[in-house]
Amino acid sequence: MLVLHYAPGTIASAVAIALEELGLPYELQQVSFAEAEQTGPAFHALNPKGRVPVLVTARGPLTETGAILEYLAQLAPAGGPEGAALMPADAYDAARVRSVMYYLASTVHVAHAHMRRGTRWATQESSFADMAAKVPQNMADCCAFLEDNVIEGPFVLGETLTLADPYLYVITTWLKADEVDIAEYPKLAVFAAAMEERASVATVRSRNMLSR
Ligand SMILES: N[C@@H](CCC(=O)N[C@@H](CS)C(=O)NCC(=O)O)C(=O)O
Repeated sequence: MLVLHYAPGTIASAVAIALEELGLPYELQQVSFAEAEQTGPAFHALNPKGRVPVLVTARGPLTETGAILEYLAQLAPAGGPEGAALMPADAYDAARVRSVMYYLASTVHVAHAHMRRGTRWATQESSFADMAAKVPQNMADCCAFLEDNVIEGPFVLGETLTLADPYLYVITTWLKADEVDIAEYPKLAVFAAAMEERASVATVRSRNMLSR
């Protein structure tokens, strides 16, 4: 049985949405950030990086959201009960999905983390407020890029759901805390609304795994 180690409101919820979409059986294991469980030896045995998500498989733990999502898509190449395969068979479209996921991982998630995780990049107390102050602008720039260049609508690649969608959706749930008004990005707002209509998102939200 797959076991998803997660904390509420984190990018681990993208993995839960994909598991639901694909109809794959899994169990949840909550990691308490309040108790700094992700910094302890038990969790580090699963992920020495001290981050969620971790997906524990029969062959061992997997980390990094994009890699886990691709693994799930390969486990269910024909898609889930609603038929969405989540990773296109076409090489160009598959690369587009990866391109979005890499951007979300390397740029958008990192921009967001500067709000509360400044200790990763600086040591002086005075630096943290300055980094946090820049988050709304950086996240707004990311939203504008996604709006103008990426989202076909309603989903990232158009009518068909892909791995990029749960990944991007969870990030949209962080925008309010990042002081970005999603209403200023009509395609992004339509995208988030379309995701919220999905049973997968409703299920994950009912478990208090999503912000907003
Ligand atoms: N690149 C990693 C980033 C994972 C990550 O930063 N997760 C955050 C939650 S969204 C975390 O576990 N933070 C714990 C900490 O910083 O102590 C991935 O996509 O899996």
